[in-house]
Parts: sequence; structure tokens; C-alpha cells
Amino acid sequence: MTTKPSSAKIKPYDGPAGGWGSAKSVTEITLREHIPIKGPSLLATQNKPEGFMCVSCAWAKPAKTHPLEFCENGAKATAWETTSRRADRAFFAKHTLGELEQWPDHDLEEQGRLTHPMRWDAATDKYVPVTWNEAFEEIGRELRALDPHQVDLYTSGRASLETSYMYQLFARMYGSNNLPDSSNMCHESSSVALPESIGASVGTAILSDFENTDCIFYFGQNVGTSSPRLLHDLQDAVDRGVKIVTFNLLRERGLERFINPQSPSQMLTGKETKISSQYYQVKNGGDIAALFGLCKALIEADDALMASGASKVAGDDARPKDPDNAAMVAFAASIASADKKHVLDHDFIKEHTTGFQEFAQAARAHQWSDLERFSGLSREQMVEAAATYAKSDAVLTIYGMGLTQHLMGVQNVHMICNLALLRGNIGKPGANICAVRGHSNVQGQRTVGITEKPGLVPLDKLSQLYGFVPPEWTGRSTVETCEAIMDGQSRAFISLGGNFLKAVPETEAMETAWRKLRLTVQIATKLNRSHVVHGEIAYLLPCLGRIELDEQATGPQAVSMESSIAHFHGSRGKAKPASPELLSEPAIVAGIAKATLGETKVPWDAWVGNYAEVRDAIERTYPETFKDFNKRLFKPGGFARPLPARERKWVTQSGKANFLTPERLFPELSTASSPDVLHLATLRSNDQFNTTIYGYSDRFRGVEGTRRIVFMNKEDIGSLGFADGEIVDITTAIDEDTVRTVNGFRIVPYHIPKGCCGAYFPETNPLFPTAHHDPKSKTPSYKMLPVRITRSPGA
Ligand SMILES: Nc1nc2c(c(=O)[nH]1)N[C@H]1C(S)=C(S)[C@@H](COP(=O)(O)OP(=O)(O)OC[C@H]3O[C@@H](n4cnc5c(=O)[nH]c(N)nc54)[C@H](O)[C@@H]3O)O[C@H]1N2
Ligand SMILES: Nc1nc2c(c(=O)[nH]1)N[C@H]1C(S)=C(S)[C@@H](COP(=O)(O)OP(=O)(O)OC[C@H]3O[C@@H](n4cnc5c(=O)[nH]c(N)nc54)[C@H](O)[C@@H]3O)O[C@H]1N2
Ligand SMILES: [Mo]
Repeated sequence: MTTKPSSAKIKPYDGPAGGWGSAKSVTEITLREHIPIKGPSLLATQNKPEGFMCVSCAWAKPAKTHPLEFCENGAKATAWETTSRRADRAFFAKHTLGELEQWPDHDLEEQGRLTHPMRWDAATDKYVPVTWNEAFEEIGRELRALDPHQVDLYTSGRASLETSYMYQLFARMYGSNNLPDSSNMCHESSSVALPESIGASVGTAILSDFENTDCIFYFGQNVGTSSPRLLHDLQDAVDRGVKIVTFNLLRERGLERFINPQSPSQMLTGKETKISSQYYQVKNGGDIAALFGLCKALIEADDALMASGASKVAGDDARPKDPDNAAMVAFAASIASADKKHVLDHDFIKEHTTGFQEFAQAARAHQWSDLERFSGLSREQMVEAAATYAKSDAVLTIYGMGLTQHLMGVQNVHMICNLALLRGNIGKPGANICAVRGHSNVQGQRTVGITEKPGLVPLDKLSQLYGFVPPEWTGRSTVETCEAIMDGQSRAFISLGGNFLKAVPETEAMETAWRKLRLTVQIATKLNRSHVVHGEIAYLLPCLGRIELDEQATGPQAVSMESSIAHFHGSRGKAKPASPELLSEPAIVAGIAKATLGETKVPWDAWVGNYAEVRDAIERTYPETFKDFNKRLFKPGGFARPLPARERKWVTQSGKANFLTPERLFPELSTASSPDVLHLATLRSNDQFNTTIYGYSDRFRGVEGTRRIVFMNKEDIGSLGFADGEIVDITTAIDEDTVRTVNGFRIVPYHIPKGCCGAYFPETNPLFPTAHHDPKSKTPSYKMLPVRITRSPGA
């Protein structure tokens, strides 16, 4: 069941990001979710100290707030959670799961909030009501009967620090490190690469960097849709004269122009802010080549300047003395900082880094023709971008999924660091690295122990505090869990939020295997496909959302999360719970833990009665990171997590920041010389939050009424023999022993480089083999998959 292409409207969008389109979209969803009165008053406390933290993205919450500190998509997320619609007893009495399997994702979630705990009944093929105790007892019994190696405990990035800490503790006391999480599909490439390069596991940027920077380099992140509040920081920077240099596969409206919908004067006058001053449409997977191009230009300019005698660096013999390129000398002279006569920051490189010579040699050795071919950019464009970079004293580098979800995702992030290190653009005001995170607490979950890697967790502390021996084996990440489910090694799946079956690769084979699981337990707010397709014994356990009042034994509770800039914030729900039968996430985790583990040293009930005690436990486990946690919970602007790299202290093996040189410019692909193969990037529309499909409108890209579209370059459409609007199938062009196809996609001509195409996630997830991931981080290569496009039979 998909929206028919006949109801679709494709028309280029001329407006800016934000503006009246944004205001209209917020009104529409508040009305549709039947919350015209409750909505606006709740929204006034969104992202404010003592208010609730948005359930949409993880962007920073400033200390000095605007009157309304939310964006279009944050408002949509609030409306979606506080809807007055209910998937209640009557709904589940009416529909079998076989029937619900035929429903599209949008329609499942659109039924509204889940109201009561349920167990699948084989005789009727329906979810039937159970008591919470019955649920916990049976889940505990089943888990005790299984080997902990056979159980996977997934977390989607929304659960609070308190819930996440309890959940990982439960998993480890049960005996499992199988803690895959949504981060494994998202910023895992950052979690692997940043510690290797700069000794920090997260980005180093803070909000004041936006006030101090004089140039922003912006890679592979769709700000207008994925983190619209960040547009305010970009807009303020542009107003100060800051240049924004963007590298993106597509021309994304939010990176082009913006009208702040909360500024009456901008709304009335229609005055737009031009966001990017330079915009480079790089091919997907082409960032390593593009970044090498920038670094090569900088390094060779520096070489040229030095060879021309304008400056000297002691002991630097690796430099070519006679560059054949007079243009480079002129270029170098034009960008060398007036006092130093260098393009690179040699003092910083010498004092703070290792690996420069090897990296510089690799950059010099790459041929411009290769860099141009893989990046899709011209030499002139790369040199032009390098010049802007070199003329700036403090460069902030921002990036997202366009870099991490790649076969070479880890190396993409290494290259971001390499570029920054060339001119000391880390750890000084205005110069840092900003990894824009997705889910609202995905970064924080890792901070409190949600990880399959036991080495990242203070196991000795857990052992000492709770008197047990934590497992030391490495658990399964998301793609490894998929493999374990498909080969039968995994027998039970517990899900703390999320929609695993839809978000992962290889979704068709996964569904078949998922049905063979002994046990599936889903803790969720709304119905989705991972609940409808289920194991032999299946529970659907509804929880409170973050926006709702969470009343426990000691009164209303607060929870906390970590933003993209590594600040911790308290959050207090205010809305009336969707149903009196809901439990909070901490209560559900504690219920399952007690039923599974029996007597332990953990005061589960006291924790559920008072979350401040969980925060004390977190502080005892991580004393430096969470010093005075409860006292600082509602500090305006949040309280900062200590990050040594921000102060140029490098917690790496070498004790320095490391230049790390990618061994190749582009992944090795068996289809490299197949002219009919395009590289597919999977995208989010402006009307979805991951697998949650709010509606069928991607306003900024001019797509209305359908999600089954494929964006293609006009020339590719012609040369492959297709026409605008034609209906096609998309087939994976690697590992062709298994046929992976999705059908009925409408061709939309788009501003996208030749050889590339784009389509929405999760509709295209059946195309991704689980093995198609970065080997080091295991992040699926969702931004580049070789595919073939063919005419749909009968279309
Ligand atoms: N409204 C809304 N907000 C969200 C989400 C949502 O689904 N909806 N999801 C949340 C989550 S979990 C996450 S992780 C973030 C995701 O937010 P983003 O990091 O913005 O990820 P995507 O939306 O997938 O888009 C990635 C961008 O990279 C570009 N791109 C694709 N391939 C390449 C490439 O190879 N190189 C370069 N340079 N660019 C490329 C695409 O054109 C696109 O603009 O957003 C979070 N916020
Ligand atoms: N092809 C492709 N695949 C991708 C991506 C891509 O770019 N391309 N992106 C990847 C990324 S970055 C991510 S993060 C993953 C996302 O993967 P997930 O995090 O697993 O998926 P979501 O769609 O965010 O989960 C939505 C569900 O969460 C539940 N939920 C919502 N709020 C709450 C709550 O407060 N508590 C609980 N317990 N449940 C709640 C609801 O039931 C809802 O249906 O997808 C990944 N998959
Ligand atoms: Mo994500």
C-alpha cells in the first residue's frame, strides 16, 4: 500500500527554508493531531530550562533562549507525541497483525499512542491486553531460559540518560554486551574516527564557536530538515559576515536560504538570509577526494611559498624545492597570512600533531584528474574552497550523515580532522569540529554505557558498585545483530524504542528471520512495523513519552540528555499521559530487570521512585563527567562534559592529534566500470523523523503526495533511455547472487551530480546488503550503494 504516483505533485520549490511554509506546516500538523490548544502552550516550554527537551533532534539548547525555542520539525515531533489519537483496546480488538502487516508505516503510527501492555495471541493473531506483572514475569522467565549470548538489547537514541544507564546495567548483570543501538547506523564512524584522530569520541564544538568563527565548512548535513534550530546559529554567523562553504550531494534549500519563521520582521518583509557563500555539489562518496583536493592545494601553496623564498621552516626537507607551478606561488602569496607568510600553521603542526609528513606526501602525490573524477568537482573549485579556508583564522567544521554513512565513513571523518589540523582549527575559539547528532539523546546513551564494546565502559566501577562480574566479551553492533538474527544465533530481541526492522539493511530477509525469534519485546510509544512483524512470543509495552508528566513515588520526575555539543540538560514532562496504564521507561526496564535477575544489589524500586538517585548512581560511575549532576541538572544552556580536545589536550596513544592518511580516494567497487550503474544515496524528507512518516510532503525538494521517487540527473535520465516521470525499479548492483529490488519509483529530474541518484529511507532499505558497511565502524553505507534502474514491467 503506497501513495499512488497519480496523486503525486512534483514542482520545484522556490521559497526559503523556514518562512511561511514552515508556519503553515506547524499549524497543519497541530490540527491534524487534534491538539489546537494544548500544542502552542506546551511548545512555549520546549527546549527551555525547566521545560522539556525536544524529542526530535539533538541540536544544542542555548542558555539565552528565544521566546519560542523550537523549529518546524520540533513542533511536528511534539504534536506527534502529544496527539489525542489512540491505538487502544478497540483498535487492537479489530485488527489482526496479518492485516496490519499490509499497512504503510505512516498509517500504523498515525493510529496514535499505544495505551496498554499487550501480548500477541497466536489463536486470534491479535495483540491482547495483559497486566504489567504478567508481561514482566514471562519475559523474565524466557530470558532466564536463554543464553545471554543469544539475546540482543537494542536502544534507539531517544531514551534518557537515566533509562539508558539502567538498561545497560540490566544487560550486563544479565550477562550480555549485545547492546546494538541506533548510533551504530548513524555517527559510529565518528565514534571510531574522532578518538583516533583527536582523542575525543564526540565533536568538540560549542555554541560560542558560532560567535567566534570567521568561516564554516559544512559537509553532508541537511540543516533545514534535520536540525533546523541550527539555522538560527548559521543565520547569526552570516549576519556577522561569516562565510559558509558547503559540500553536499544535493542543493538543499536550508543550506541556500532561510527566513526565520519566528522573526516577525523577516516574515513580513520576506527578507531571506543567504546561507552558503560557496556551494559545491560533491558526488556521494567523493568527500575524501574533495578534502584531499583542498589539502593538496593548501600544502602545495605552502610548498610554493617556501620554495619562492618567502618563508622557511626549519628541518623541512620533504618539500619540493622547485614547484613547476607558478600559479601556485601567486595563489599562495595571495592567501598567506600577512605576518607569517605560511599557508599552514607549522607551529601547531609541530607542537600538536603526528603524521604530517606522510599525509602531506600523499596529498602531493594525488593527481588532480583523480581528485576531480571521484569528487565530481573541478580543480578550480577545490582550489577556490582552499583559498577561503586559508584566509580564515578560525574555521568551524560541521558534518552529518553525508560523511558517516559510507564504506569509507571512518576515513571521511579522519579527513575532516586532517583538514582542520593543517591550520590548527581545533581547540581554539571559533575553530572546532561539530558532528551534528541525530536522535535527541543518542550521544548521551554512549556516555552512560550503551555500547557493545566493553572497553568503553568502566566495568570495574560497575562491578564494585553492584557486586557482579560484568561480561568482558565484545557484543554485537547493529549489523552484527542483523547477521545473528538471520543465521539464527540471536533468539530474543528487546527494543528500547525505535523501529529496528525498518531502519536496518536487508529488511526483507530480516523480516523472515525476525519471525523465527523466540521472543520480541518492544517498549514503544507508537505502533510500527517492528511490532507488527514479531517473534513466537511477542510483547508490546507502551511507555510514557518525554513530554508527559512522569509521576513516581516521590513526585514528578525529571530526566536528562546530552546534546550535539556535549552539554547535559534536564527535561521535565508537562503533558497529561496518553493513558493511565502507561509506565515510564525506567519503570519498564526495572520491571524486566527484577523479573529476570531476582534479588540484586541494585535498588531498582528506589530508582524508579526517584530518578535523582539514578543520577547519583551515574555520578558515582562517572565522577568526572557527571560532577554535581543533580545540582547542575537545570543549568541554563546545560552543563558541559569535559572534553580535553577542546583544550588541545590529545587523549590518543601518541599524546598528539594524528594526521591519518586514507589509503584510497574511493572504495573499491566491482561495478566501477559499469556505465549503467548509479550511486544511490538514501535521504530523509522534510516530513519524516527516521522511520516515522508524518506525511507525504518534502516541501523543500518540491515533492508532494508520494515518497516513491528517485532523484536523477537530467543527463543520466536521457542517456539511460528514460523520461521524466517514468516509473522504474531499483536493483542493487553488488553481490548480485541475491536479487534485491524495490519497485514502482517515479523518476524526478533533480540537481544531483551525474552518476548519482537519491531516494528516501526506509523505502529503499531492502536494497542494502548487511555487508555493505564501513569495515571499522560497521556503519551501513546508506549514502552510497551501486544500483541499476530499470523500467517497471507494465508501467
Ligand atoms: N526532520 C527530521 N530531523 C531529523 C531526522 C529525521 O529523519 N527527520 N533524523 C535524525 C537523525 S537520527 C539523524 S542521524 C539526523 C540526520 O541528519 P543528516 O546528517 O542531515 O542526514 P540526512 O538527512 O540523511 O542527509 C544527509 C545529507 O547529506 C547529503 N549527502 C548524501 N551523500 C553525501 C556524500 O557522499 N557527501 C556529501 N558531502 N553529502 C552527501 C544529502 O544530500 C543530505 O543533505 O537528523 C536527525 N533529525
Ligand atoms: N537507508 C537508510 N537507513 C537508515 C538511515 C539512513 O539515512 N538511510 N539512517 C539511520 C539512522 S541515522 C538512524 S538513527 C536509524 C533510526 O532507527 P530507530 O531509532 O530504530 O528508528 P526511529 O524511526 O527513530 O524509531 C521510531 C519509533 O520509536 C518509538 N518511539 C518514539 N518515541 C519513543 C519514546 O519516547 N520511547 C520509546 N520507548 N519509544 C519511542 C515509536 O514507537 C516509533 O515508531 O535509522 C537508520 N537507517
Ligand atoms: Mo541517526
